[in-house]
Amino acid sequence: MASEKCFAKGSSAPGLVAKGQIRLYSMRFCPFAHRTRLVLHAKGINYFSFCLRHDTVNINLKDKPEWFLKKNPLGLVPTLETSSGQVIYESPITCDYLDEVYTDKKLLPADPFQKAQQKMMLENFSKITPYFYKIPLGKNNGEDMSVLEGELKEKFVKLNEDLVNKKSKFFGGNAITMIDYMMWPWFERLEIFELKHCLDGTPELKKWTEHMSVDQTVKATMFPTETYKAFYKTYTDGKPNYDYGL
Ligand SMILES: N[C@@H](CCC(=O)N[C@@H](CS)C(=O)NCC(=O)O)C(=O)O
Repeated sequence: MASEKCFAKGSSAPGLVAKGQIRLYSMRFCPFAHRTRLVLHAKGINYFSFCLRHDTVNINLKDKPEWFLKKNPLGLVPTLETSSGQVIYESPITCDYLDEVYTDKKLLPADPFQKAQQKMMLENFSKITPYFYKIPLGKNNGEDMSVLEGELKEKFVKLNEDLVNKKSKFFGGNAITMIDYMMWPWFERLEIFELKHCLDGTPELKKWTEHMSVDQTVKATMFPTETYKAFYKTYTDGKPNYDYGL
């Protein structure tokens, strides 16, 4: 496996993507790239597989390599690149792409209505993710975040109701599907964001986090809380150490 250390401005570009493989441009602690890492793992597109493989190139997001900006002018991770040079970005799009191209273990339902339901849930969840940044940032600056925290709890109540109404372990049924992996990265970071108590009034959602945390893919792509804490400290100090722990 190549070094996971990140590539920064001035670095030479990594070699071409090997034929038939796919490359993920990532940042080890990015929750959006975490979505793509979850899907790559769940579908068995891993380093060790003989036929389905991916490699990862980590990017220094404070000091981006020029060659990376040529591939994705937005400079965002996750970004995928195929061996024929096709570039795909925006985390839900990268995940849907992988699910369509690698047809084993489909994560999105085939039924159009169920698929639409997952997209609606994802759209709703995209309005929740900003709370995970705004609240810790405000608290760090000594601001009173109780209103925003109350709003986040309300959002959790709605997610909890959804699970209660569906009477299912996961958001797409009794097995993990795409929507669970799309939401998980932020729940994995709840403790670091000091928001774990927001689950206290939502027992089904809490149970969902427990079911998720024993999934093989979730376990394989997880960082220890201490590592996240140490990384986020460097991040809030304005000097993110993307290679923390390597
Ligand atoms: N909407 C994008 C968001 C991705 C994103 O914001 N990634 C962050 C890292 S966590 C990034 O690349 N930041 C670099 C920048 O903003 O310049 C997605 O879903 O993929």
